[in-house]
Amino acid sequence: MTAEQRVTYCRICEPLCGLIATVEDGRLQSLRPDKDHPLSQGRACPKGIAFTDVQNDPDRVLAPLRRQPDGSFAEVSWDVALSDIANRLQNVLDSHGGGAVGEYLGNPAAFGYAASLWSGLFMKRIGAGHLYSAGSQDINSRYVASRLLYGAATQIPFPDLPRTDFLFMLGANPLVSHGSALRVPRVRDDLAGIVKRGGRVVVVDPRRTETAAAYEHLPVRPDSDAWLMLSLLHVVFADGLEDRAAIAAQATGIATLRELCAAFPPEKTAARTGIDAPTVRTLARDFATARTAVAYGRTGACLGHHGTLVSFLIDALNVVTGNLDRPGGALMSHQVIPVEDFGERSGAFSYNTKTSRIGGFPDVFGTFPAALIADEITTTGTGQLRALFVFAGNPVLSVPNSAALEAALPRLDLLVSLDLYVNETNRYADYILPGTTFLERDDMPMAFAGCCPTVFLQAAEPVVAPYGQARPEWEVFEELAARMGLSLLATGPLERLNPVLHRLERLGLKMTPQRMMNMLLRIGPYGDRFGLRRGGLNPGKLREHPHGIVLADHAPHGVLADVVAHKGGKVCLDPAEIRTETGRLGSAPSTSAQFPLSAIGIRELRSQNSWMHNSPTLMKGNRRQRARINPADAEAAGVTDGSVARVVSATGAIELEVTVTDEVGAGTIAIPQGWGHRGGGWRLANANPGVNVNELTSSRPEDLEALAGMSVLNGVAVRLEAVTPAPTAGAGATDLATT
Ligand SMILES: Nc1nc2c(c(=O)[nH]1)N[C@H]1C(S)=C(S)[C@@H](COP(=O)(O)OP(=O)(O)OC[C@H]3O[C@@H](n4cnc5c(=O)[nH]c(N)nc54)[C@H](O)[C@@H]3O)O[C@H]1N2
Ligand SMILES: Nc1nc2c(c(=O)[nH]1)N[C@H]1C(S)=C(S)[C@@H](COP(=O)(O)OP(=O)(O)OC[C@H]3O[C@@H](n4cnc5c(=O)[nH]c(N)nc54)[C@H](O)[C@@H]3O)O[C@H]1N2
Ligand code: SF4
Ligand SMILES: [Mo]
Repeated sequence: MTAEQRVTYCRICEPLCGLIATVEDGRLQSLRPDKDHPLSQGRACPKGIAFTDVQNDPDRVLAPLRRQPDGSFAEVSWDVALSDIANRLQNVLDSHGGGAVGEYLGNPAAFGYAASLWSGLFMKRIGAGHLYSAGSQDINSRYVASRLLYGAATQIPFPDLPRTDFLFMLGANPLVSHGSALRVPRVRDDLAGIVKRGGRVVVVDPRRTETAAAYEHLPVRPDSDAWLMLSLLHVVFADGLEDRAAIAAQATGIATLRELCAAFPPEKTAARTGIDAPTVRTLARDFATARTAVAYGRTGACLGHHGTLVSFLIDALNVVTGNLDRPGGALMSHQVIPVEDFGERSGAFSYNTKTSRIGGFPDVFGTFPAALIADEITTTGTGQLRALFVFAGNPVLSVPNSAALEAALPRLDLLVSLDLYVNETNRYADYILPGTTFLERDDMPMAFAGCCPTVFLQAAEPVVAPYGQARPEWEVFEELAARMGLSLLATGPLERLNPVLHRLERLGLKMTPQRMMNMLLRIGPYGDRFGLRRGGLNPGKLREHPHGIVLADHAPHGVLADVVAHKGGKVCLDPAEIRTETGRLGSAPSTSAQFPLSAIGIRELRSQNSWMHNSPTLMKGNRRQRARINPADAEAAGVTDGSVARVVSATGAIELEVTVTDEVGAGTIAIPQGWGHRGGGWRLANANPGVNVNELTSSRPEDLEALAGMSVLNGVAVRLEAVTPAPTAGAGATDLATT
């Protein structure tokens, strides 16, 4: 059979770059960048191309696996697996109610609409009391900031890169991450374009990252961005540089914000941030007087002790300088398929509508901090977590205090995982159900697709049928519901649609995730309204344009009043939560004499969180997980370049090789996350295990960020110790040394 070329797009990370798949006899031969993709234009990164290794991985789980009494896994039929899971889940529900059941949604879940929707409906239907996601280790603080500012949590403003004159970037490394909460497949060109036009890119980061090295780097102490942002705002107000007209038109609460900032002149925050006052003053003036400017933050801004406050202040700076909802500033996210709109209106994107059993944290979209999972499993009483679904996640590596989570998982009555691999988490599962790769399912983008300077939509058909017995994950939830005699439609956000849905069902049109998305597409702002709007989008039109359709060259601006849900359509600059949180900013550093250094993470070009270390292509070249440490700190600890050192926190300790470099300032240690493989089914990953940085991070409720329950993964107080003599057997470092 001759090879066929199929158009698709990558769903590993947020740019969603166009790809062309070569398929022969139902098997993927290779992937290459799609030259005809309007946004990525022939660009893709090493991970996207290497996805062929994942698709064809001999270590992939391709049949349902059931745990045996000796802890090993044996293949079982789907029918046996689903019936037993349904039974056991029903038992838990009968004895303990929905409050004992939960789900953890991992990051890849956000890249497929069908299963996110259907698992959500399923959990809602059974009244699951324990919903968690990768969001509490990633972006929930950003959502909560948006909820406070705009009354709409999913409204995430993003920088208008093609038109801005000044990009002020906090805690993001897009030359490696390729952009997050920002969809720009050619981000390298977009950043270069700013400078070429005579503009500036300023990168605030404790590490001289790839992005920082290419532009103006402002080194900052970890976890001090709140102080920096308050000082920048302080100077804008003190110098009378605020845009009064914009503020009056767009916002309420300016007096309170001004008052909050008054206490933070740059002279007072310099010791905390490590940035001297004149630099802050100049920066504030340059930003405020630039023709257009935009502040943008990502995980480095979200994962400290004050992540929600930092995200809030980033947007506040945009508002106060007249750069929100303006070309060249921050644009409000837009939707082609109005999933978020629908969710906002139905209340699905809730905040603080209930509190966690442990720690009393507010919910974010119905989810609680994943850091609490271990305690929720081990703490007895009503609502104790007994049955957990893990969908496309590896929380043992990604959630703080892994040792506690790993110890707690075997105590569950039922642990079910939907995944591509046996990983560090689901090795404790009762069942591992083989999920589909993104090449095996149809998709339309949701989450973050609207954070794109261009209005664009591409839908993808499956390019290969699921390998082996892999099944689209949404069908698992549909099947479980059927076996438990439940209707998924009678619930939650869909309730209002019930009459329509039931009528359709009587006509033999069963509601599927795809039908639902198509319906939303057609009634959405660019839809054909089922024929009422000529030239509008419908599924047929998307199929005619497999590379995607540019719907507008520039994302809309001047839409604030329409998208802000607060009364009067104005941005709220003085929420009580933010006043309280600012009051919590002590002036003492989060480090101590015992733990004098501050640890931050590193995201690597050829990793994707924890799950692409089994790709031979990406693992080429004797890759090593190495911490970066400043020469002064290395000397003080007696640690030399290339040696193995021990990093100790109040929670745990790891041993790994260090690179001594001035890439990080004194007092900062940077450690790549996503490593620490052991005992899962991914053989190459296990052979190059590295160590798990989340052995160091804390899951204690008092150590989580207060407003969103975010895990604090940056600015972790640690100390460095030399390891002498050679590392002892059994430690991760020994494994590293043999790779
Ligand atoms: N210390 C520290 N920890 C961190 C971070 C940090 O900066 N520092 N970053 C955090 C961030 S930003 C994130 S997003 C989280 C990620 O946290 P997680 O989502 O828990 O972890 P991943 O490593 O992304 O694992 C994803 C799992 O999904 C599986 N998978 C991949 N594609 C599919 C699919 O299509 N279907 C199914 N069913 N499964 C699939 C993979 O095999 C893998 O097992 O980690 C967080 N953890
Ligand atoms: N190659 C690759 N790409 C990825 C991923 C991957 O694992 N590998 N993961 C994907 C995922 S899940 C996500 S969420 C995105 C994230 O996308 P980004 O947030 O752009 O990625 P990071 O590299 O984590 O950038 C965070 C930066 O914050 C800095 N930082 C740490 N602490 C602080 C601090 O206290 N203050 C400030 N100002 N900066 C700080 C770090 O040094 C780092 O450079 O990337 C995605 N893309
Ligand atoms: S940047 Fe992300 S979306 Fe683009 S090819 Fe790489 S992994 Fe895929
Ligand atoms: Mo993430």
